[in-house]
Amino acid sequence: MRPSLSSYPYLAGGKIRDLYEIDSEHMLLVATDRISAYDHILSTPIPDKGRVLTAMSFFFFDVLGGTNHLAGDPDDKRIPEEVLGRAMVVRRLKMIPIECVARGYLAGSGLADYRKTGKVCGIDLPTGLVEGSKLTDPIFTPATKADLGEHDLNIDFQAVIDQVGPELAVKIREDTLDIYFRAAQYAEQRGVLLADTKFEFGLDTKNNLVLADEVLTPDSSRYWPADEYEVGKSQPSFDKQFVRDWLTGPESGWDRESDTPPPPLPDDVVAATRARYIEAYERISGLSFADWVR
Ligand code: Q0Z
Repeated sequence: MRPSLSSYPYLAGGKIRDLYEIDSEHMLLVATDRISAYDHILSTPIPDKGRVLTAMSFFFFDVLGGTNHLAGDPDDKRIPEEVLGRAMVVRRLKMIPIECVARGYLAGSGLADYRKTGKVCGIDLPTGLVEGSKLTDPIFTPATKADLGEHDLNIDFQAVIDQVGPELAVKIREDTLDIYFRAAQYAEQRGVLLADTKFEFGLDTKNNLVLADEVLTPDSSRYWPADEYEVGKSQPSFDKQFVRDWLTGPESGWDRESDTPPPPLPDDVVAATRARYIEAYERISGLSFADWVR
């Protein structure tokens, strides 16, 4: 499963997304239906996942306003028919090599770092926090992109300053927290908690700071169903919980600690997961996925 479009030169592949060159100033960012769990790319795709995540990015770019990398509509004529609905035409930027993470709740690597040190990315947190604790104020927890197969490495704010200078460092922190705050408010009104999310920024030719990549998708964010939120325990994932439960349950026959790849997902888990992605989009956006392009 590698480059798949014949129309444009292939630039890069994430595990889940692919990047193509349209021309010197524009790129095509394509979301696939691939899904990851427990650091594996599963062999079974989730139908429509790429389209749902693309719809969510377009939705949030629209409601957030501000400067972003979009350079065309969802049905832009430069999008090949085979990826229509799951591709974005974007401006080619000079990317800032920092994963800009905002956290409103303690989970994932933030929780792990807090348990070890009482801090996350150099930020001292109050004692007594537990898994899922809501933070009094959302925090900016930057990370550097790790090599393929590695986890991103959390860094402190000084390391961001060292990378990009104090002016830009302060600006990306402000923008990250501002966008998180607005998106989290938005989602919460609709019964979904945005525990954390990751943004990537770039600079355009005039050195404007531009919000790039996918935004506020379930792949770049931790979304939790608000009605199941219980502090002090692991929260169910809005999108991936059926997959995780099946993979770690007796049915799959898979040992997460082994080096073996996970087995293919059964049809009912695929269908339930597809429905969760669509539900996430519809709940958060208030739009119908049936109205998304194509
Ligand atoms: C995004 C990535 C993907 C693999 C580079 N507007 C932009 N300008 C320049 N570069 C990027 C963007 Cl979004 C850019 N990535 C992440 C996305 C596949 C890697 F779909 N890398």
